[in-house]
Amino acid sequence: MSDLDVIRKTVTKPKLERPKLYKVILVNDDYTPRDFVIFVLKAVFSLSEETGYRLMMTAHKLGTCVIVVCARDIAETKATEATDLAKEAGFPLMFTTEPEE
Ligand code: TYC
Repeated sequence: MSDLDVIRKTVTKPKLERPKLYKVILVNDDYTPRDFVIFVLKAVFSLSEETGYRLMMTAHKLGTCVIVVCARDIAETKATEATDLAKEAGFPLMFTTEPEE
């Protein structure tokens, strides 16, 4: 074994952990109009009318729906932006984030 091989075997590579991904979750409520939910999904998450409608109806029927999975800072920014947009319009619409398993 050469000196170089010894050095290669001795130097340990720092293990870079893959950053955790976060889900942005749409939460159902009894007050926000369906059309407004779709408007927010289109404006903040760049979704089409069809996808917005489908995800809104999933949250409406099941209680929650995952909208997107992405890096933590992006997930938190989008969730805040979407929730604030609804608050400004006087609706209790909520988006939350949680780490993916
Ligand atoms: N449940 C609301 C209604 O019937 C619509 C709605 C859907 C609100 C999804 C929030 O995340 C939501 N007007």
